[in-house]
Amino acid sequence: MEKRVLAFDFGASGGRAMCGTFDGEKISIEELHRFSNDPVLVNGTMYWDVLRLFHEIKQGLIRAKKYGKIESLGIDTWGVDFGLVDEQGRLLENPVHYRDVRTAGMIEKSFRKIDKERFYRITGNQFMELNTAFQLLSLTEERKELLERADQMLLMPDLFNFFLTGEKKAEYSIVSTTQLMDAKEGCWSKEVIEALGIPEHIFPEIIPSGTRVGELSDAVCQELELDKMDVIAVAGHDTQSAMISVPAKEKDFIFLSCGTWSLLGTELDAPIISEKSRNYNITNEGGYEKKVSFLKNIIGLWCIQESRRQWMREGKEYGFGELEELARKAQPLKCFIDPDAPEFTPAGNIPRRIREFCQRTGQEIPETVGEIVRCIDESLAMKYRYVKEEIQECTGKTYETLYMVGGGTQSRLLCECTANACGCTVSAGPIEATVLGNIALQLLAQKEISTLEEARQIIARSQEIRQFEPENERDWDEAYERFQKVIGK
Ligand code: LRH
Repeated sequence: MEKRVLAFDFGASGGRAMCGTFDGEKISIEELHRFSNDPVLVNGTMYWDVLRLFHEIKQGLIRAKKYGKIESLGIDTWGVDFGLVDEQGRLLENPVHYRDVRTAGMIEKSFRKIDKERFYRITGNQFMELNTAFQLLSLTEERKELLERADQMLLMPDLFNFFLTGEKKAEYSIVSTTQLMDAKEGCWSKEVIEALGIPEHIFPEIIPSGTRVGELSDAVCQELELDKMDVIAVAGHDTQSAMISVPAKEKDFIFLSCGTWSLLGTELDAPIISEKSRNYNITNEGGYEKKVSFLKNIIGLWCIQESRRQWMREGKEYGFGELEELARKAQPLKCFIDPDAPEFTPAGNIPRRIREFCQRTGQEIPETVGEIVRCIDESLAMKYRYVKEEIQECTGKTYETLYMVGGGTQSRLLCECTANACGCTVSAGPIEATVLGNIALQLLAQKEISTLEEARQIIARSQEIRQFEPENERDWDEAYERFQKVIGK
C-alpha cells in the first residue's frame, strides 16, 4: 500500500509544498506548490512575512486534496529565527530576519554577561551574530516590553506547527541552532538564559525530532474543508532534515549541505566541545535520534543568489545555468574571496564588494559576470577544503568521500571545483535532500520505515547521485596557498 505525506520546506528565499509517496521501496516526490519568501524591510527592520507564508501552507494543503488520504505533514525551515506569542497565542510581532542589523555587536556584549569559553562549553555552538541567543539579547536591551508580554518563543517550524495545531512545542533540532541549548544534556540551558537576562518561561518544552506534535486544528480543517491530519515535528531545522538524506554507508563521513548556506561537517554520537573546536568556531547541532552534526556554517550560494539579484536591479537578468556557462568561460583560479568575510553577509551589491575585496588583498580584480561567479564558486570550494581540514583535525579522522547534498549539487561547476580543491571524491545528490529527509522522518514516525540507515538507503535509491573525481590537483594545491593568504591564515 502506498503511503502519502506532505512536506513543507521553507528556505530563506522560497518555499515549497511537496507530496511524498512511499511504495515500500522508494520515495517519489511531486511539487504541489512553490512560492517565494520575500523579506520585507519596514522602517529599518527586516521582517519575515510570516502570515503570507502561513497562507502558502494553506494553499499547499488545498492542492494536496486531490490525493485523498494524506497520512501527515511536516515542516522544516532555516534555523535561528522565531516569533513571540502571548498567552492567548497571538503573535506579538512579525518574526525578524536573521540578517537584520539588530544583532550587531551583541556577541561582544554577551561576553560581558557570560564567559566566552563557558558559553561555548555549554552550548557547543559556533558564535554567529544571527543566532537566536543574540537576537533575544538585543530584545532585552531594546525591546524589553515585548519580552515582558511574551508567553512563549516559538522557532519558525514550531510557530507554523502551532498555527496548525495549537500546540506550543520546541523541536530538538531547531532548538540546537539557538545557542541556548545545553549540547550535552539536550535541554534549554538555564545558566546561559539567566546570564543573558532572557525570561526563562518563554522557552517551550523540547520534543525529539520525528515526533507527533498534534493534529490539524478544527479551525484549520473547517476553513480549508480538510480531514484531520497528523502534524509531525520532523527535523524542523532544514539542515537536519537534509542530513537524513546523506547517502553514506560508512559510519564516519563528511557531508556538505549546499544551498543558500553551506554546512560542512560530520555526524557524531556525542558533541565535540574542545579548545580546538572553539578556536575553529565549529558548531554542534542536534538531529534525529540525538545525532550530532559537528559542522561549520559557511556563507554558501548566497553570494551568487544575491549577485544575481544585483544584476537584476541593474536590468540584466541571468538564469543560474547561464551564470554557470559564463563562469566556465572565465579564467580559472584568478582571484579569491573569503566567503565568510563580514561584508558578504548583508544583502546588497555583492559584485562590488567582491571587487573591493580583491583590490584590498592585492589580487587581480574580477570584472565580468563570469569572472565574479567563478571567483565565488572557486572560493567556496577552497573554503570547503579549509573547513574539512579543521574538522579532520578535531575528530582525528580523514574522510575519502565528501557527500554533497541539496540544491547546490545542481551546479556541476561547484561540484567539480569542490572535488579539485578538496582532492577527494565528491558524491553529489540528492538534490532534494531536505524534502526527502522531511518525508522520511514522517515515515519513521509512522513506523513505515524502521531505522535511519534504512531511510538513508531508501533515499539513495530514490534520486540520482553523481560522482566527481579531482583533477588538476597540482594547480589547485598551489592556488590553495594563495587562498590561505587571502583569508589571512
Ligand atoms: C540553512 C540554515 C543554517 C543556518 C541558517 C540561518 O538554511 O538553517 O543551518 O541556521 O539557515
